[in-house]
Amino acid sequence: MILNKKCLLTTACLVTALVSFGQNKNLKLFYTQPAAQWEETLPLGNGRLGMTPDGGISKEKIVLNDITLWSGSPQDANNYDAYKSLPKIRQLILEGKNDEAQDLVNRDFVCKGPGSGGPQWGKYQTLGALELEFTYKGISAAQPEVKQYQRELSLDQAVANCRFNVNGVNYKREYFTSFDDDLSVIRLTADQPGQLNLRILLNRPEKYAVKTVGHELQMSGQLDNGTDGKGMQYLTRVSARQKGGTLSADQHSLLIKDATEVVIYVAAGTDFKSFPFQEKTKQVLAAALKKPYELQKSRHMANYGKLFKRLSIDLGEGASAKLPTNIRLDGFYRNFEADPSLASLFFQFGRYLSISSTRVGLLPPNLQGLWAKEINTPWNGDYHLDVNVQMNHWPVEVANLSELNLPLAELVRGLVKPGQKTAKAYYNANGWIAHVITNVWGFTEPGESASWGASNAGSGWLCNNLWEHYEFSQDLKYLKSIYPILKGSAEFYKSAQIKDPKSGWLVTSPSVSPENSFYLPNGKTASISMGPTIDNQIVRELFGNVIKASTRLNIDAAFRAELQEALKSVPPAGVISKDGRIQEWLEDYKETDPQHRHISHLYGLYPASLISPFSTPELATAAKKTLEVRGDDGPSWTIAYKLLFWARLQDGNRAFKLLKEILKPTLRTDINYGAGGGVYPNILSAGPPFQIDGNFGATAGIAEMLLQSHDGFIELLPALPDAWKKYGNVKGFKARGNFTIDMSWKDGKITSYRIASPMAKKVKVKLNGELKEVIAQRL
Ligand code: FUC
Repeated sequence: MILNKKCLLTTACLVTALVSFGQNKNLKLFYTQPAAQWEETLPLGNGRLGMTPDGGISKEKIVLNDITLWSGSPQDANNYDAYKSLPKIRQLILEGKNDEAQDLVNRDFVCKGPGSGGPQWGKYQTLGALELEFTYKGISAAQPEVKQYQRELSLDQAVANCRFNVNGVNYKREYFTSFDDDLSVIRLTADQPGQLNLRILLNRPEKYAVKTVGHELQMSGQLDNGTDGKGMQYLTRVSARQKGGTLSADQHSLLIKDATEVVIYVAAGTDFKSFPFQEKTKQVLAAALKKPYELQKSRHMANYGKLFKRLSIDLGEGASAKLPTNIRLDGFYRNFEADPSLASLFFQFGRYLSISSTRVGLLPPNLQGLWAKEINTPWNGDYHLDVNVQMNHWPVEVANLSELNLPLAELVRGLVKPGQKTAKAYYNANGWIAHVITNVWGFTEPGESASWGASNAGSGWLCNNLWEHYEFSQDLKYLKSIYPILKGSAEFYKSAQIKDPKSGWLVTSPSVSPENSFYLPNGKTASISMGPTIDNQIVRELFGNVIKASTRLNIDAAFRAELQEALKSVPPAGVISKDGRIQEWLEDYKETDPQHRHISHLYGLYPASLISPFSTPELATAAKKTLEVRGDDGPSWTIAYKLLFWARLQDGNRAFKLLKEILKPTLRTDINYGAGGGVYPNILSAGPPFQIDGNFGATAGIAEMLLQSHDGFIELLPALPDAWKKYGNVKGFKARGNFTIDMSWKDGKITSYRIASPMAKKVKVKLNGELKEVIAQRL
């Protein structure tokens, strides 16, 4: 299909009479019970501080978080002799003795020490818990009789609440992590005077001391750094202001008696990057105590709304929208027609989580965003570079939260220096590399086991995220600032590649295809190989992006020429196996787990744009076959990734099927590597356990069903499922080239749309089966 022939140039303004956009209506999670387990609590966050109230009647537990609270410390776990084993490892791989090569990698080519299993490893940990112990006048039972219980989280206000009636008194609690003063706020009210009686406590599973100073409750401690024990320090301060009754303090708690209204303020901080946390928390608390509650709340909502309200989505609303969220989840798989707005709620929840779990100038969301309830957070709650942290950022550009990509760019910037040491130590190579895992302490070495730790893809994959921010924003200043990072990564791959004598291609060696393994002809298994497909795709994409960047910045012509030359020998975006799939490795090995959760060899389909039904139809067909064999289940992030793949393959109904899969309710919390992902009642995604990438991946996937812009043109409704055909409209999506898109559709056809950009410029757009060139309206 040569669509260019169909191109039309429409000079007129594109705005047609837009049908009225459905506002972000009914954007609430809603329940009729307190949370019985943490996975039912409501996540609140202001990009630094998090809290998850459970809405308990007699005892409320509110898990607290600070995104900067990490154990461990910077370490140099490079094996500086590793490069000496490189020729031997490479030789063994070339001889087809990958199992022997793997033994050698395990001996000489992993990090020194226990890596992510050791105490020096940076582990993201909970800050602790705020506990509120209530008594109700005239009620002696520990379980008072409760009527009309409701618990809600409003996504457009970033405020949670619960309400209930005990003994004829109506109680209300309201919670938010303020985007005004940087602290958490909880307001308790009773509709009859003097009915609030409670004790306020703080605790943590370990490394904490609690005391009161006047009417302020404090919890402080120091985490283990893995060397002399003097790791990161933290401090939490709690103050309360009440109307009616009294506030007093004993040694370890605050006591409220006979109040009618109480506002509790929780300030917290750590000494991460020498932040003056003691002084800052004091100031923030003092400022909040002086401010009327309503002012704090309205400023919080206004600041949050600046980001959240950039985009609205309406996919229709059914009768089920009024039901509690857990009941909606129970019904969705079979009766999705009754509840189209669950998908838009889930989409907006992903945006809500992005805004809540990161902020410019701080850290990117980790494996749990910023919500961790324990000391031993699953997988250390760190940053995994073989899909997870990248997936955390996939929705932010298209969903109009572009600046929330910047904390990741800064984390990556911090990996360059340590990554240069690692590149030299292991590959005697130029540039920088990061392998599979990192944390706030800048770890770039391979992981502690060859089977997963030796992937070369981490740093190149991160560069994709950095590049996408430029593609969407067109911010040349930003491009200039990240160019050395991209260039350094390309330098690594360029200098570490070897020539495969069979094909003549330049490939990485040793590496792995993330976490999968294969059978050798001798029946043995191995993970270590040369030139796994993902590495080839990453190198192809990265070299291309560095070439584009240097051209746009008009710098580095010589390096550009080198990359152009090298690209001639980089393997193609995909090789099709005997059975018609995209080959996962350079050799057509049989994988040990055909339904493995990682599907890294489709990196070229998403997030890269090397494979598409438009530009490489044969590879797209092979990608479909790959996905059929992999199946639709797995941990939630896998399901989300498959949703994205099917969206890119423009099969809306199959993508929607994956959306139904990920919205399957579960309460499982065991560590899962196989089938069984879904969402918890609070719609946080379940691997299980809770891992936030599934939320972000699914949010990106829903966007990808409605809008794509990776193939040189903007496509409206590229993968619209039957379930959303009838009607829909969205406002404020973003496309590459810094375009802002609004559109409405009916019966599967676009009825009106608007493409805007900061400057009037030409853009190709495909809609209703037609590709045309139009001029974007000025924003
Ligand atoms: C990767 C995945 C696991 C899990 C972990 C946090 O290693 O293979 O499923 O998501 O990251």
